[in-house]
Amino acid sequence: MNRRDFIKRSTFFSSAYVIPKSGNLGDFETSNSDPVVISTWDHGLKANKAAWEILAAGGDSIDAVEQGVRVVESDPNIRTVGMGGYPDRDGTVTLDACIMNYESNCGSVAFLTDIVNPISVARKVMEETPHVMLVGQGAKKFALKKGFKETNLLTDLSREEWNSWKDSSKYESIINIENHDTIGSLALSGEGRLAGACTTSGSAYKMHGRVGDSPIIGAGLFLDNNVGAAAATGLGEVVLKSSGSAMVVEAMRNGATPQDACENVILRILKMNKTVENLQVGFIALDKRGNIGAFSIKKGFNYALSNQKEGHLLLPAKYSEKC
Ligand code: SD4
Repeated sequence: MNRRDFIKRSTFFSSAYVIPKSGNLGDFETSNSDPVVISTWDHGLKANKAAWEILAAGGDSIDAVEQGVRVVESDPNIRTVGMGGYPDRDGTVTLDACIMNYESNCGSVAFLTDIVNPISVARKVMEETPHVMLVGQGAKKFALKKGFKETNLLTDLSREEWNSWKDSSKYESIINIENHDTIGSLALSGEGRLAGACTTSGSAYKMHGRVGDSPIIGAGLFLDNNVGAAAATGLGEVVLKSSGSAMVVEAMRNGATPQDACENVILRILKMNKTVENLQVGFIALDKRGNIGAFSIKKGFNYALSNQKEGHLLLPAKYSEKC
């Protein structure tokens, strides 16, 4: 390599590779904090109550988010997550989930069938395999091997509704703002460890095989313990195209508050999409000091907050006035 090439290459690397301002790579800063957990939608309250029991007893945030969202996954009356979730257009309930801890370890499952608690399978992928993500039959085989029970997730109500949908749908997959309510949950433990979990049955009557943003690290969920955490809900295709949760965390890294970070990314999504008529996306964010934020495109998104001072609250998120 001649001198000119060397200078060109080193200039490229010095501008393209930016070491994060806070902390070195692989150096996960923690400091004592007041524990806090936030989770998306009404069902976030149920999740938070279970998560809070763990956090208040001095437990770890990864256990808190896992146990919290499991409550929602296991409830057949919650139609957008786990057991009793809306099926795809072929009548199969397929689940997506991921989990991430303060050391940036993560696990994920997608297009998983017949298992009630995909979040716990995702955690096992994180802790007991060399991989981050397992999908479909492979994920199910792994879950069964780890002792998860095979369970029919299609309730009678879901089957009846799917049957009437088939009569009118012309087999068209519709995605609208009403038929998907993922649970994303972010927690900070008293030891200053962030964790996040995200789990969903995806959009109702989606194409068989469709996977959304929720099991994708960086889209449905992302965290960096030196900065903060974020989770997404809403139309997964749009969140995927914008690497939504990673962008919220990067905005916080660059100095935005969790609220401003959520707003920045929603505004970017609005710029990327000509019409927002049928489009809902929302983010929640939590920084490493316990500050929170939430923002969505359309009115109606809410989230649950639990901490020592305020107990358990259900709060409406701010939303963009552009629609
Ligand atoms: C998906 N993002 O599969 C999920 C659905 C969802 O609130 O978030 N609903 O596209």
